[in-house]
Order: sequence, then C-alpha cells, then structure tokens
Amino acid sequence: MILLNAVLATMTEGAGLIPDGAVIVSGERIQWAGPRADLPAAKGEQVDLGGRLVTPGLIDCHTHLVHAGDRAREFEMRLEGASYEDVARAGGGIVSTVRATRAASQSELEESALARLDRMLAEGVTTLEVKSGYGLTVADELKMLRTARALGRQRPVGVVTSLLAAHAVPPEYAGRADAYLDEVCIPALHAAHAEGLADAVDGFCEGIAFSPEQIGRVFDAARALCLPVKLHAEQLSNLGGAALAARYGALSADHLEYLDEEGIAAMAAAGTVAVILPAAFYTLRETKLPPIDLLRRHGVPMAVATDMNPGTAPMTSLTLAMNMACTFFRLTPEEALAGVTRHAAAALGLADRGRIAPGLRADLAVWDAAHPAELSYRIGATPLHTRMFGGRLDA
Ligand code: DI6
Ligand code: FE
Repeated sequence: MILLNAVLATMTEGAGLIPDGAVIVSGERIQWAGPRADLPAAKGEQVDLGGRLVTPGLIDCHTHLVHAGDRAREFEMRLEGASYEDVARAGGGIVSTVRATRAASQSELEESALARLDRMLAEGVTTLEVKSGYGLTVADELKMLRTARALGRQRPVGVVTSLLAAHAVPPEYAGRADAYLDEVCIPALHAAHAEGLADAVDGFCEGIAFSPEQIGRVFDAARALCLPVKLHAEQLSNLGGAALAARYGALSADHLEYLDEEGIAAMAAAGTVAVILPAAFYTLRETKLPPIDLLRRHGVPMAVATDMNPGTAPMTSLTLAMNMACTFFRLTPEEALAGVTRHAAAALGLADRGRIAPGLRADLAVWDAAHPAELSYRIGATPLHTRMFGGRLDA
C-alpha cells in the first residue's frame, strides 16, 4: 500500500516533519517513508490522504485499564476535603477496586476494559500498556493479566503487560507487607512469568504502599527472571524510588512530581524514561510540579500517558493527557507528541514502533489536522481520521 498526499510527523528526531510525504507499507511494516518527490517506484494500492497529518500510532505506556467498579464516592469524599491517603487508610482507594476486581470474572473484566479500550482506539492509540495490581492474590493478578492479553486478541492493538502485584497491601495482610511480598507478590511474579503473562514488573514505592527496600526485593525477583522493571515513584513524596529503579536499569519511572536532581541524574545515567501522568496530578489537585526543566537539562526522555485508573485518573483520553502535559507542565506540543510516540515506545522497551521509519511496524494515526500541535491543543475533541495497525487501515 502506498500512502500519498500526507503531512508526515515521523517523530524520528524532533517532529521530523515532511510537508508533502508518502509512505510505502509492506505487510506489517513500513518499507519507505519520505517526501513524495523522492518516492521510489513501487507497486501497490495507492491511498490519497488528502493532505492530512500522519503520525506514528499513539502509545499509552501506563494504564490500569483492566479493573472493575468505580470510585465516584471517593471523588466526592476528596471534594469534601479528604486526601488520597486519608481515603486509602480508611479502607477505600486502591483496596476498594481490589474488592470489585476480585469479585469480577475474566469475561466481566474483559467487557468493561473493551469499552474503555475502544475509546482509546478512537483517539489513535495503537499500543498500550496494561497493569495488574487490583487482584493482589496470585489467581486474581493472573486473571487481570490474562484479561489484558485477551484485549490484544479482540482488537487491532498491541498490548504490553506489567505485573503490579506490589501496588498495595491487601487488607488480609494489613501490617504484614513483607509477608505479602513473600506469599503473594513474588509467587505471582513467578507464575506470571511461567505463563508468559508479564512483559515487565512494576511497583508502587510510597508511604501508603511499599518501601524502597521492599520494592528492591521485588526487583531482585524480576531480575532473576530477566524481566524488565518500572516503578510508580515520587508521586506523593520522595522516597528515592526513581534512583532505586535506575539502579535496576528500569525502563521507566512514573509520576515523579517529588523527584529530585539526584534521582534525575540516576535516571539519565541508566537511560530510564520519565513517564509523566498529568491526569493523576489533576485529579489529586496536586500542586507540586514534576521537575520538567531539570529532566530536560539532564536529557531524560519524557513520555506522557493517561494512567487510566478508577482512582486517580478516570480518563481514557491520551490526547487530553497531552493537552494537560502542555498546560500544567509546560511541555511543548512537540514534546507531548514525542511523549506518546517515540519516548512511550522506549518506556515499554519497544524498538519496533513509535516512529515512522523503514523497518518499523506500520502503526499509524491519520488526523483531520494540518499540524502536530493541534493534537495537544484541542480539549476533549480528537481529530482522528483513521488508524493503521500492522499495515491494516481500520475499516
Ligand atoms: N498511583 C496511581 O496514580 C494509581 N496507582 C498508583 O500507584 C492509582 C491507583 C488507584 O487509585 O486505584
Ligand atoms: Fe499508575
């Protein structure tokens, strides 16, 4: 297939803008991309894109898409003045979603996740990451990961999974976090690995969750199985989680509002991507900004994701996350787009997508837009025209 008459934002370096571009797609891959004037002779169906903008398919590199129930009541409590930690300590928060998720069957989880996934696909997402972390028993964590894998069979989208059994201490282990790690989290990690259900291992390093020492134990178990790690770090306080993650060569450290320069330097040295999650910042009415300028100065790549979850980010819109990253955190629209393409791919350890370049997957988004800044600029309206996943245009 030959795509013609397109404004290409290849995202290979900067925006990599090609005003009158063409793409040759062969099978699942991009065979050639460049200015139409240089188009090599090629046979195939020609598709005129009418001057539309084409970007790499968007990548949402941090979601808790699979879960049951909602947390609207907690939203009300927080508006009445309770903090996120207050709600968690009162037995709400993550643990209330755990109750609902344990009670749900895999097919119920799948059905609710598919509805949310379809909204993401309608905004040009072609790959997303999905975490466990609301099961907190071996069986329920595996149920969540199997659900995530099933999503990738039900829809034209790439699904990358992360085991997040170190998300919260479930009530039956209250005050016994280490026993939880030994009896549930680490066995779940082994079981998920054995079934090929986990592409990476994640954790929540926070006062209301797990200490750096405890996360270190989980990461040691991951490392023994050669599973890459990532971490929810410095979201509500600074426990040195990002530096810990970097010591394990983490793919990413995520949230990072309370990150300091030491953590940033460690991330830069390890090549760990900073995943910023403005929807959680917004929902929690956080006022501490992640240190964007310092991340820039240290050359740490920044990804942007929804953090889609029922507590702190009941939002499926990746383009709204881009808008928030620009408006709250002062990313440039070009940085925001790199954050949901090239850098999001790096945050997932995927070298085969996130840019428009020969040899990469033909995962593309075609927009009713003329300039990449439009994707960050609009609020609540996503100008997607169509998507291509693995060389196939959506019907
Ligand atoms: N940080 C978050 O923002 C999500 N998980 C985490 O570790 C929130 C998850 C939830 O509140 O359900
Ligand atoms: Fe999260």
